[in-house]
Amino acid sequence: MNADAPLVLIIMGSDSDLSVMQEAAEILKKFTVPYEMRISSAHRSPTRTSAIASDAADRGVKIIIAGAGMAAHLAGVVASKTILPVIGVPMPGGALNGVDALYSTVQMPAGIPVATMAIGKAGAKNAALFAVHILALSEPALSDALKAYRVEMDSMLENIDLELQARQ
Ligand code: RP5
Repeated sequence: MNADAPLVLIIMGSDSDLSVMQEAAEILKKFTVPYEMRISSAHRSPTRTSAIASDAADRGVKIIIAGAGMAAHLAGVVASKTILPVIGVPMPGGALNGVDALYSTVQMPAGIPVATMAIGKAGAKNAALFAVHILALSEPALSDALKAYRVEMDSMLENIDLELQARQ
């Protein structure tokens, strides 16, 4: 997978974010979208973070997913260094359990947008799906795959419903 040039860059502020952000990677794997994962913090490694964001477009990356917790400035800082679309994922945990990261990520001042997803694993999954939706604008095979994914979700839920009815 990672042998191909990455179309999506997943960046996170700490290795403590990895178990959540792995959900995004799994979705990209499912849709066979090449990606790479990096750990770099807006606060602890600002110079490296800035370089990763600045170089991404030249390396062929189309979309960046940034996950961070607590005073989560990563998505905003990354967005300030690139014109690629940036999708932010607030991490759960900390004293405020992700609400701090949600506000830090979503409340961007006008001019530098970050598309913010839900806190935690649902947000990480949706960030990757959103990236696939963007790529599907110019890739019909991905568009078909997204339609098939929705049919798959519908069938799964229908089967669960049928099992529930059979137990009543
Ligand atoms: C943020 O601080 C990271 O994204 C992480 O969610 C949070 C805590 O980091 P660790 O102290 O666990 O490394 O920068």
